[in-house]
Amino acid sequence: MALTKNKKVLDFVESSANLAQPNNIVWIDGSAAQIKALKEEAVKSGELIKLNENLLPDCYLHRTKVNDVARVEDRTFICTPKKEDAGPINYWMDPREARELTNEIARGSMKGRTMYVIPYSMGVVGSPFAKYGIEVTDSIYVVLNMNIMTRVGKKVLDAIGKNGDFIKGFHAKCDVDADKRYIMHFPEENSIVSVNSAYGGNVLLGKKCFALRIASYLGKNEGWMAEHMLILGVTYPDGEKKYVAAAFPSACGKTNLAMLIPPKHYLEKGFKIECVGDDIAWIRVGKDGRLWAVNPENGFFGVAPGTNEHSNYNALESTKRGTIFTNVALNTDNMTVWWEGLSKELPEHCIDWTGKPWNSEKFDKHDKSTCAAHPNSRFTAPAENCPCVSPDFNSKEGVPLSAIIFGGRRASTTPLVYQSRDWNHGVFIGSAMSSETTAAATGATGVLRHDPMAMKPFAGYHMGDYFKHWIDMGAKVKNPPKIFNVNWFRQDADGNFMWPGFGDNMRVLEWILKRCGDSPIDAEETAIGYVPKAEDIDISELDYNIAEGKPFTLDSLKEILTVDKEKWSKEAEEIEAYYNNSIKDRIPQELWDCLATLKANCYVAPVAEKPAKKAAAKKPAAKTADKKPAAKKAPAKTAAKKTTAKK
Ligand code: GTP
Ligand code: SPV
Ligand code: MN
Repeated sequence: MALTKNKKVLDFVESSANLAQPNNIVWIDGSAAQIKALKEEAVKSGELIKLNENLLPDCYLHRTKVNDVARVEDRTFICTPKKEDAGPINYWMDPREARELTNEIARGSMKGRTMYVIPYSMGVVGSPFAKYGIEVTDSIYVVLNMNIMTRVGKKVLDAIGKNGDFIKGFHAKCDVDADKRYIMHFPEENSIVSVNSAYGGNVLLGKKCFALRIASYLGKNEGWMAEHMLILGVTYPDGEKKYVAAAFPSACGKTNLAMLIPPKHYLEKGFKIECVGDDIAWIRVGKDGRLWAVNPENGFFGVAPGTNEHSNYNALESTKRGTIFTNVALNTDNMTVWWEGLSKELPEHCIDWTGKPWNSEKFDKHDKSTCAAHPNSRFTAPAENCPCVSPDFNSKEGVPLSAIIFGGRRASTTPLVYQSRDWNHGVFIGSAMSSETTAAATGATGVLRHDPMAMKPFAGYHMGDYFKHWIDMGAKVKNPPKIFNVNWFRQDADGNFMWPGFGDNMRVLEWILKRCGDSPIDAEETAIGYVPKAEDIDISELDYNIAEGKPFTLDSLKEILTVDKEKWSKEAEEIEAYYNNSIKDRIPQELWDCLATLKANCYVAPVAEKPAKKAAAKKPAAKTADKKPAAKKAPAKTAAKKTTAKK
């Protein structure tokens, strides 16, 4: 029975049913009894496997089809009437064509099945920042995941009310045919359509589709931001709290940073990290002239491989009850789960993510085809399970940001941490981000590609306009967060990570926050921005051994803080090519100016001119801008303008 009198909701449900022709329609009211019944039904049909009730109470395993294990970027479309509004790096389809195509695919696809109607909220129901959605789906897996990842049920319909608006989401599994898989976004119609997938980001429509692609479009028009960012709180020994948001591309460390456990001596001093969010931040201008962030989600859809009690104790704890695992391995000795990196010992009897017995003797960690769990296998865990979930998790106003951090997987070039000279330069750093691709999306992994603000797959409009929106947001706030870039993934010649990462990232966070106070700690001004003086990053009690027992010393730190001008000169050329060839137009002048400054700062004099250039090279960062060649599109006049810090 319909749970609302809202005509728009009823019309959407009716038209979806007319298209997909399900046998019956079930409204998800969010009650424990209904969710329990759905789990039982899914276990009966084999869609879920019940795990050991004593060891993993109320936990289930789900396996997807082997052709359906990650987001599909090349089948994800932004359907704006004008192609140029989707921009050059989004896949675009004409909205009418997209509707016709997906209607054709979805027509009659739920015959003999049930269509579930999920009313859900992104954000705390009733909060001024919350936005509501209705997802219809023929997948119980989707219902149960949405019930963890968002706030679901009758209370959402009550909040939408009789006339309220919502985002329409239509999902049909169809035949899970990869050749007919489409994830369509209609930003101007507040609508999403997803067909022929039953995996994560493709089908949990509240997550990437709504809370990033549609929301980024709404944010541009309404003056706020939807970002692919974790949010964490640092509590100091004296009780003071500061908040940070960080954008890293998919599978580049957001969940891990959001829940990190500081090194022992930090804990002993009284430092604490609390998690507000691990994937998405909605950011607004607060009355106090600062930026405030909320996490619109209610759970974690986290990467399983690599998660263990040392690397991410809090994430692992979060998965101990009420969790759905997707594409991990099943340990048949005790009906628990396993994945690469969970433990050193391999399980004796285990079924791999495809449902076949796993041969541990053939296991080679460098060969993904021998893995028991899929590299993009995931857990869907309620945020309330997390031992370090922030008391501000359900705050209606969110938390004020002291810092914004960008970062990616970079084997070389990018130092452990550096700070932008000001907001606009920070936007430039975000716009210029590159990172090696991961298993979170289909396609090759380990390929370096541009991923501005970790939003390449998620910005719902033109990337150039998105950069401009960032610039505009900075101009709106009196006290914008300081902007930083980190790289946990520098590698030595043998391919070993040069920084221990994980909990030890606390050491970098501490420095970052020391740069944000009223009397910031000193830093070195370099060609790319401010880099820490090595002595200012606490490396005490760091027993990390790089390869062959080489201890981590001040020199090791200095090495990963190095800014190599030659490499950065190439990087600048690379950024310029990206701007010119990929984003093409609509790049704000402020970013061209920053590029010109970077090029100028990294200019290495030809040998013959050595004596003349030597003095200039010594000059700090921005000041040298007017003496060196400007970036291609930046008029010399503006390129020469000195970047000044926002007061
Ligand atoms: P999405 O959920 O896809 O958005 O990913 P995410 O950004 O939340 O990434 P996550 O924290 O799940 O980490 C992804 C992978 O990176 C895991 O295999 C981690 O073990 C690894 N990782 C995370 N942090 C670090 C780090 O500091 N150093 C190293 N070397 N690896 C890390
Ligand atoms: C990501 O890929 O960034 C994820 C997983 O967080 S998914 O929800 O599949 O997009
Ligand atoms: Mn993500």
